[in-house]
Amino acid sequence: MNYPSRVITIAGSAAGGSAGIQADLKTFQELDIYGMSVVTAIVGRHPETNKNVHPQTIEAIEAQFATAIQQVGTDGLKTGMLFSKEVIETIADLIHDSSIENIVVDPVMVGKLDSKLLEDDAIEALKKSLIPLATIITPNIPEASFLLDGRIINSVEALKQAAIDLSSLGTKYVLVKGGRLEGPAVDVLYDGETITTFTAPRIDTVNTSGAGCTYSAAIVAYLSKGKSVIEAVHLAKSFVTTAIEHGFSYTEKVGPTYHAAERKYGETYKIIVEKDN
Ligand code: PXL
Repeated sequence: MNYPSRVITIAGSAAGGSAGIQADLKTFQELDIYGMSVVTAIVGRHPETNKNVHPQTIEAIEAQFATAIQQVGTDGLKTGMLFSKEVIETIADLIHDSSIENIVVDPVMVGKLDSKLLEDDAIEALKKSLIPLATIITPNIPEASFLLDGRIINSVEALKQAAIDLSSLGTKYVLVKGGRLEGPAVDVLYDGETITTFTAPRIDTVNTSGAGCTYSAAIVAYLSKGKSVIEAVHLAKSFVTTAIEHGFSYTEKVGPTYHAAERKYGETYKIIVEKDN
């Protein structure tokens, strides 16, 4: 029998179901990946205390990782919300001691509803311990800007320069996502030598909660199925663009993307892929 590829996500639980662990596992299921998880923190706002982030202990994090890796093993790993320096260093050690390939680091920092998902003193640990172990990192503009000491990134040219400069942190590939710019949604991939841009039309919607998690989950899914990084980014961008197009509002706030959209509507978005010379 041909077993599905296995992927583990190390991320926060997003109670609303659009982002974090929930988005990752839904995406894995859509792409026929056997999904596993390590929950680093539980995100959910208490109506009275207003407390929103409920971190898990290092012991609980190590226990989840050990269980998944010993019972199943994995073909790929992605990280999302890690929250603290201690968690980042723990995860880096676990990866370092393993032989896991296909590592996607989504440097999650702030949620769309402004929840703080990474402590300030954790950014240096991300740069020093975890990013050098990554196959690919997938920052959006605010995250790229934080990783580059507050640099302003406001054009496609600036996205390209950010991708080039971030690659010096030691990751093999950098994907800087330009969704926050105006005009078409342009993402820039740098492999240490060449820039490739991926362009999708802008979709006029507020229902993009968890889009970044979904995108990076689809990238690790395709890498774990044996696709090259360029192919994985191309297919994942198509997957997330379709999910954004069919996103929906359960309330007036930023709604979720629709993880099942590509399967349900049989659509794949046409993405323009161009290499810079
Ligand atoms: O979308 C970023 C994100 C990632 N992970 C968790 C989240 C969010 C946004 O709220 O809650 C757990």
